[in-house]
Amino acid sequence: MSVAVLVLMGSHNDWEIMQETGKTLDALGVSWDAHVTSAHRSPERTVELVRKGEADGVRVFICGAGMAAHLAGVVAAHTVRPVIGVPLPGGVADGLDALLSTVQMPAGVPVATVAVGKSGARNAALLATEILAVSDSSLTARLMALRAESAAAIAEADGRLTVQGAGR
Ligand code: RP5
Repeated sequence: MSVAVLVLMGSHNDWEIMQETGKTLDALGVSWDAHVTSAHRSPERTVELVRKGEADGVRVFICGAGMAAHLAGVVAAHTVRPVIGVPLPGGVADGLDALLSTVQMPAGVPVATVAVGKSGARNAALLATEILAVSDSSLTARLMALRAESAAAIAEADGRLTVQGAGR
């Protein structure tokens, strides 16, 4: 099946966070699929998934991994399609290790790295959609609607705030 975004993660344990990527893509109407594959534990399978994804028309890859997080870098080494890396918490530095492993790519093989954890998982979906929206105005409209909803939620939250002595 042809999907626009392929989500890969290094362990089934990563799904609790990476499902936020799927939920956000669903909310934006972007087609996606997800697989567990590891740069270390299943390197050949990882390359096969990238090759098959490219052949099937995947436009953007999103890779979530924790600890020595090399999945996004290995995927980026095998494609010139955009790769977004989501560093995941856990490990000795609770995500800082994965952040540095994901972001510190050598010149020539970029990985667009987002924040550690759930915020990053959501932002990865938004960034992928922004990339797709360059050639799809309906996606631009959906992204702008989501930004408007987000701004309205902040104003609503401010309205619920009760601050003693603020004089308002
Ligand atoms: C990474 O190692 C995975 O992405 C995961 O975040 C971490 C630990 O994997 P498990 O031992 O929980 O399977 O490759």
